[in-house]
Amino acid sequence: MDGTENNLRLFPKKDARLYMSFMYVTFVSLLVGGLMGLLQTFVRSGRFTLPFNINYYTILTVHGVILGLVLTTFFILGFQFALMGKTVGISDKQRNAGWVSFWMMLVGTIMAAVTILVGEANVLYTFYAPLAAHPAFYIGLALVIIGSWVGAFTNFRQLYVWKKAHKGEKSPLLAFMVVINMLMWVIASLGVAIAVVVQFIPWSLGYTETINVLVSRTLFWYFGHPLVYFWLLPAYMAWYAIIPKIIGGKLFSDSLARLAFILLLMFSIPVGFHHQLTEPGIDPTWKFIQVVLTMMVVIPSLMTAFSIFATFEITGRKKGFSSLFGWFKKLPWGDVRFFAPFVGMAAFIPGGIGGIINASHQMNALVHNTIWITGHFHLTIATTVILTYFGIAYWLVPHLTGRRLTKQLNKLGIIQTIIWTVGMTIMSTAMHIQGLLGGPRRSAYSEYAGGAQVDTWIGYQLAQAIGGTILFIGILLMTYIFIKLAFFAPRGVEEFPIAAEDEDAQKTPKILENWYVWIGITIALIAFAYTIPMIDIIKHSPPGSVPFKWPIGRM
Ligand code: HEM
Ligand SMILES: [Cu+2]
Repeated sequence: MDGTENNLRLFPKKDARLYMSFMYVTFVSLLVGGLMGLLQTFVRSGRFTLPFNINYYTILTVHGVILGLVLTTFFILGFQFALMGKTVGISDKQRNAGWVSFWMMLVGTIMAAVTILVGEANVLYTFYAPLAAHPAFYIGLALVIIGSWVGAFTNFRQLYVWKKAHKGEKSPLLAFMVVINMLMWVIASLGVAIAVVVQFIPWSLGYTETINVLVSRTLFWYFGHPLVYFWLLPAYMAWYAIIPKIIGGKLFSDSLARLAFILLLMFSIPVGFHHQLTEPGIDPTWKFIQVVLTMMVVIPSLMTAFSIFATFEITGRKKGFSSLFGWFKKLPWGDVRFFAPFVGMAAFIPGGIGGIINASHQMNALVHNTIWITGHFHLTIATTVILTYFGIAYWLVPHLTGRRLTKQLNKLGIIQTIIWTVGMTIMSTAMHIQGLLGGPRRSAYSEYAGGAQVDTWIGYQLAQAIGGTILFIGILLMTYIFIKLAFFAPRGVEEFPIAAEDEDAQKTPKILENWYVWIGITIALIAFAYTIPMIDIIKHSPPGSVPFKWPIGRM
């Protein structure tokens, strides 16, 4: 069975409606967040000031929260629900739980967004203490997290029910991957949930006078690094299990894909200190240990790169291209469902190299808190991940709405991808260079009292405004394509492309589905990496801090 029939069968309307709801929030977020990004580059160019006395940190907080936290989480939950629905099915009860998850997250998002927009939460998406926001901001965030847990446990239940009905069978690969990602998410977001509920909410309400700053930041980054893998794994799902189908091939290796995901689960969480390398109060030995654990993620990353290119080559050669690189030319470059994610993969090469630089203690000292970092994550999250999400949306949205990705929309998608690539190359390169020259991130325009070095930045800031403008045009085009696919494209059936295994593939070892083992090792690694330094941090902590509402938090 190669699953083609199932790939072409549309979801029942009531299922599709749930999955689409997540997509609407995603694309509204893209438009709103993107506009803020554009304004940021304008302000930083020095040629533009925000109207109506709007604070730079208000728009920067909107941008970071809406794009980094809201867009991603909604897209991921929607996509993963669709994957689960396709591979293991959804019951009425589970669908209702999906709606509870959606509405909790939406109410939380609206609470946080309104609080930011009225200027009561200029604390950026990392909400570092001792900057203090209005309690509604933190309560909104807590709702988003708890809502996502409802989604996670629904996904766990979906696979569990399927397993019970299919005794002895291995779980569908994509369902397995979704469960890994949600496991990682639940384990990681426990940290930020504790920070928000135990520390920030009582402190912002005035029930506690002070907050332990280092504990709150450590809990944030315990969550913050796996957060980036939470964004990335859905892209990997598409690279491993969807793209092979789009290019007319088969899955490269079911076992390798599962093993890579397990390694990502194990090595994504016990590494948060690599974001705190310049933070005093954390023992350097433990920073070193967490950096070593960070570098372990190179293994599943290279496994992924290897298996993707192997799929490309095998598929090409099966089609009869025998020269060394002939198969490469014959990949379906004109198909946006392939082209957009492919550009994303390519961007991950410089993105990954930059990541190794950031995580290395000595080099981190050079780039820490410079706009280099912003350049780095616009390559990774805002190119690799986002272009893959767009690549998914081109077939997922019409599959959900019962419409077709027409030739013309496909072409617009290709143009969209090229616009994004050009805009991001300009903006991200300029950010990287300006960062090396010492230009700070998270800063409105300033001449810094006429320092000589500051003169070297302005050209790059102008370049960022040019790149940002091109990117925003890309966002407008993407919004247009989304609206077409959701409401106006001709009716029909768009494939839900899931790749099948080769008939003669080796059997997947049972151990790969032994959840006790993998969760056990993950928890052991976290306990190893965090217990002693956490005790250290708490035992030796300086007095806590009262809330700071000025100069930026709330005003
Ligand atoms: C029109 C496209 C975009 C433009 C022009 C843009 C521009 C910018 C700029 C200039 C900054 C840094 C500002 C500063 O540090 O002072 C920034 C920060 C950021 N961007 Fe973007 N961006 C775009 C798209 C995206 C996308 C698609 C994402 C994620 C999906 C994203 C996520 C972020 C995050 C998380 C920050 C960090 C905010 C912070 O430091 O608090 N951006 N963006
Ligand atoms: Cu990290």
